[in-house]
Amino acid sequence: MTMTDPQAVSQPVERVSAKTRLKWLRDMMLIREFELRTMQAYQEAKIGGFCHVYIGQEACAVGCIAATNPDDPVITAYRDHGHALARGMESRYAMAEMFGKIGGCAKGKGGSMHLFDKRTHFYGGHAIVGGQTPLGAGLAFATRYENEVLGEGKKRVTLCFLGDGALNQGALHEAMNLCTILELPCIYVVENNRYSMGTSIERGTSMADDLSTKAAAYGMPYFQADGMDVCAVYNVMKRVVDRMRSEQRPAFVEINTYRYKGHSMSDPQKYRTKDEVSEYEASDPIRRLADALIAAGALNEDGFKELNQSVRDEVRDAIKWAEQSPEPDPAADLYSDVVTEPFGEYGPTSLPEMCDHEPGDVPESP
Ligand SMILES: Cc1ncc(C[n+]2csc(CCOP(=O)(O)OP(=O)(O)O)c2C)c(N)n1
Ligand SMILES: [Mg+2]
Repeated sequence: MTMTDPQAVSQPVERVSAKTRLKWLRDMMLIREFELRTMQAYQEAKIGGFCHVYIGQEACAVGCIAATNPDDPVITAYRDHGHALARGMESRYAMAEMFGKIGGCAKGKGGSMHLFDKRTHFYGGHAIVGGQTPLGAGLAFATRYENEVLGEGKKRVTLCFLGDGALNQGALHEAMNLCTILELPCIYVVENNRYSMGTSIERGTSMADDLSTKAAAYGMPYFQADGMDVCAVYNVMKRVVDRMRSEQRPAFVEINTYRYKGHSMSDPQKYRTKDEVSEYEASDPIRRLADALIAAGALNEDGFKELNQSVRDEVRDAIKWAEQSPEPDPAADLYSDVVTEPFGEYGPTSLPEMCDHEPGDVPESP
């Protein structure tokens, strides 16, 4: 038995105003431009560490997040720039974070894989594959507790994004089990871009051609959306979000998408053909929405160029902000914001002392 909900998936297209769709177009264009400039800055060695761009997948974050309320928690994996921007993080704080600068959203301590913005209820950015999935359950537990026990009077849902590679992590299965048992309003959104690093989903995942089986194992309703079409993503997600908000229980969504660039900044991409990439690029979500808006008379080529210019200007400013932002001062910042609660004798004040040893020395155990 699958828990697919054909009714929810086959509903007629939601009528979304042209103004809203223009906003989605700009949001996707901003992410695309941001990622292109990120790749450039990485090649110029202005960004260090691991870095994974979201080009091709923009419709997923934009369509899903558009279906939430601003205070619904959102959490994701390391390919997180698009989600942070779609959630409303200012591009300059995201860029400066990747530059490792004080002006970044986590004062330069998180980097590309750990963007975080409590203000917009964006809870990261997590580098361990599947690591965010129990945290998603925890966020959903917290919102339910706040509503029902602390009397907040507001039902919220958590969006927990994951890649197809995370489907095989034990943590996800423990988290999904808990969500069902405890009735936690967590929506697991699998961005199925068909690869985890260089391993195709068919090679690494059981029942790859029917992921509804994963949801069925935990009694969750399953939904699917075309991730190359932001309106299709929104239409499915709006119904899922509204329903889970009211029912306060978990759901599982598969979004079929594709990444145009390599897994990370160093990837020879021997596991796929150039034709395969071109095939997906031909159904590009940005061009698709722009064409639909042009056909509807809500946009013309000049308007499209203006949008393009405005996102270029914004990202250029973000780069400038990141370049001009100071480096963190190790003396002042190394131990700040790392441990926030003192926990006794070995709390944060004693940490510098405990760590003050020559490389190779083994510090005395406390
Ligand atoms: C627990 C763990 N194992 C392995 C890795 C190395 N690793 C980083 S990304 C990745 C692939 C994950 O693919 P997927 O979940 O499909 O996400 P995508 O890169 O496609 O967005 C792997 C295996 C890791 N970060 N964490
Ligand atoms: Mg993947």
